Amino acid sequence: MKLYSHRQAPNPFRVTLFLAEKGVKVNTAYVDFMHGELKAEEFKAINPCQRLPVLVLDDGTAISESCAICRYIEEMNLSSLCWARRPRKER
Ligand SMILES: N[C@@H](CCC(=O)N[C@@H](CS)C(=O)NCC(=O)O)C(=O)O
Repeated sequence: MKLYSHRQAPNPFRVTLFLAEKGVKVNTAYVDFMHGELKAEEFKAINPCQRLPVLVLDDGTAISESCAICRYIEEMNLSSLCWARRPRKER
């Protein structure tokens, strides 16, 4: 797995915080969008939407929404739960 991220941007930071809470370590590549790296053909092949973060799985699947990435990490690491497993029961 490889996470494409940015050190200050809020959506990548959401994933960084979530990974820290889960205690999951992921190989991370920092992309400098202030200097056009999101528009590079190499990055557009990973995420045509040219946004961060992106999590690329070992099979090449790219997940490009921060909440979807967090959801995936949660589902792959159920030993420490950050989210409830089922909606709150009606009162
Ligand atoms: N809904 C997306 C939003 C992603 C997004 O807008 N990321 C920003 C950084 S916080 C970005 O890549 N901006 C680059 C740009 O606008 O050129 C998510 O939650 O991941």
